[in-house]
Amino acid sequence: MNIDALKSVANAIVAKQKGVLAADESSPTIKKRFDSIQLESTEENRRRYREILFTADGTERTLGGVILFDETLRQSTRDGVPFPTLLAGRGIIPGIKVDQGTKALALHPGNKVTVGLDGLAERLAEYRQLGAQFAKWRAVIEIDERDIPSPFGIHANAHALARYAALCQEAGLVPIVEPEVLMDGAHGIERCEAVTAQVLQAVFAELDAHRVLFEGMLLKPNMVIAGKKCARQAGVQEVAEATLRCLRRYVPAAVPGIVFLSGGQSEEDATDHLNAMNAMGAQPWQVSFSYGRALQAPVLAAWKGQEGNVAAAQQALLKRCHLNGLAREGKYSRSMEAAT
Ligand code: 5MM
Repeated sequence: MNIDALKSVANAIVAKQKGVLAADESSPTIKKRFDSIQLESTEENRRRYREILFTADGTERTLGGVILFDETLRQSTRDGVPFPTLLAGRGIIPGIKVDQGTKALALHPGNKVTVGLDGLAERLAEYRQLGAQFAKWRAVIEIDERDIPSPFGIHANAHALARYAALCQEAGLVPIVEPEVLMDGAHGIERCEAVTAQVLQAVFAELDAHRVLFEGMLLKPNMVIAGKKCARQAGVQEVAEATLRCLRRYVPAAVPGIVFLSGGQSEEDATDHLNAMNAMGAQPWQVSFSYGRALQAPVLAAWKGQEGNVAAAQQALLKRCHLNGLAREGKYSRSMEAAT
């Protein structure tokens, strides 16, 4: 394991003002996104869309990395430049989603476990050859009124995340460890904080047991936030304080960066929450973003699958990247939404 190389990639992804664009939608997810703009999810349309994302001028100022899906890692621009080569040439580190989605956890109703460990070592070696320098694995934890998640459901996901992270480091790829506590449901922010705490505690215990080097990984957690159907939605400052309190208790200071997922928040909320956390002063780790929907929703809405809308779509991405870059330093305010 080349420790210096892992540290250097992890730190570069969360360098000043920088974060990650999560563009690793699997085939069913990208189909859902394209359905929203009445566009068929063909291989060529997916390629066209990713080319729009990856060639948007100026985004290299705030994107340290982009997460790709297997198909995308093997695709190229219209002019034949492989996407990983294009991104690396722009100073944006290419990464790859390596989990293979979730399955119901046997004998634990309501709990899911992420699969994809079989053959992972071989896939990582190939992804590295194709240009990936980091990898991502997402565990999905649902909160329900009943006893969900169960302690074993949390343990099973933490164990799989740690096995994946160890394999990544052995293969020379920086693992982005993503335990996502979903914001679906009617639970309050307090329940989200309690479950997120249990999950992070379990994840770092397993990472440690698997000898994962904390300095050579990144964490991609949910923010601590009320469920979408909860009657009381917490304010921006409350979310920022609860999230940092929870992370400071359970995430070792040796981890170089936290790159939050957006999880279904509006793009403005995701930026505002990130900003509020950074405005609270220096933390043990960089506090950054790895947003999918909160970066891409306005891009899809502007593009609508039409060639004539490409410039507007790229402008929409640049705007979100720019505002999140400011939020990385606590310099964003909602009034900038209209101004930019
Ligand atoms: C971009 O979507 C990623 C892949 O999701 P599927 O496996 O469901 O296709 C996803 O892991 C994403 O990286 C995270 O959920 C963060 O995205 P959001 O939209 O929550 O910021």
